[in-house]
Amino acid sequence: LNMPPKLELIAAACENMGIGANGNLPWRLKTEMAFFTRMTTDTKDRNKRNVVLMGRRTWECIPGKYRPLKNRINMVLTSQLLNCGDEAIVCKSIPHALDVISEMQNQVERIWVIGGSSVYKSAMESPHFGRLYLTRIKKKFECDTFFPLIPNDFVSIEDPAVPQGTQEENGIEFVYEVYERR
Ligand code: FOL
Repeated sequence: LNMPPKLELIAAACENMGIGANGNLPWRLKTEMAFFTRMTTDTKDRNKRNVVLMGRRTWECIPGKYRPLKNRINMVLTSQLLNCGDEAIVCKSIPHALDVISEMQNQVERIWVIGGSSVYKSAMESPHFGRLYLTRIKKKFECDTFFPLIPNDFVSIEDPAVPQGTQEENGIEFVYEVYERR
């Protein structure tokens, strides 16, 4: 066994910090979703994979044809008995998920926390927090789930893997931001 990598969060939120509506994403932004897929899938080491760690409702919001998220190790957090078959590894908490990952000796490159609200909040409060990749969508959408408050010791940083400046798709502007704890 070995030390698990730090938790990296990835999310897209609109002006009112909404991330979801009626069990779905409130928008359809093809290039933004392609950014999610690239960031969560790509590894430096061809022999390693990334984990996508998510809550049960986020697992259910992924369309059947994309689930489990391909070329990534899917892990689902739930306190209930949930059977994802061989599609995902079920864990009861972030510490439990980190224990399971440490036993996959050196097979995991990055751990991507992909939501929802309560999982993002726990991950930002965790001593294992590493980074937040947050896409800010410059428009208001009606939402019923929201990204948690970003702690005031988070600072914006640059990552060469992340496009800089304002992006635009279907007349909707958005910016990719990256944060670390100061
Ligand atoms: N982070 C960012 N930046 N954008 C998001 O849309 C996002 N979404 C979630 C978590 N973090 C995010 C959770 N919701 C899929 C669907 C919903 C979802 C996450 C992923 C999904 O089906 N992804 C496929 C590609 C689908 C497509 O191309 O339309 C995948 O393989 O990644």
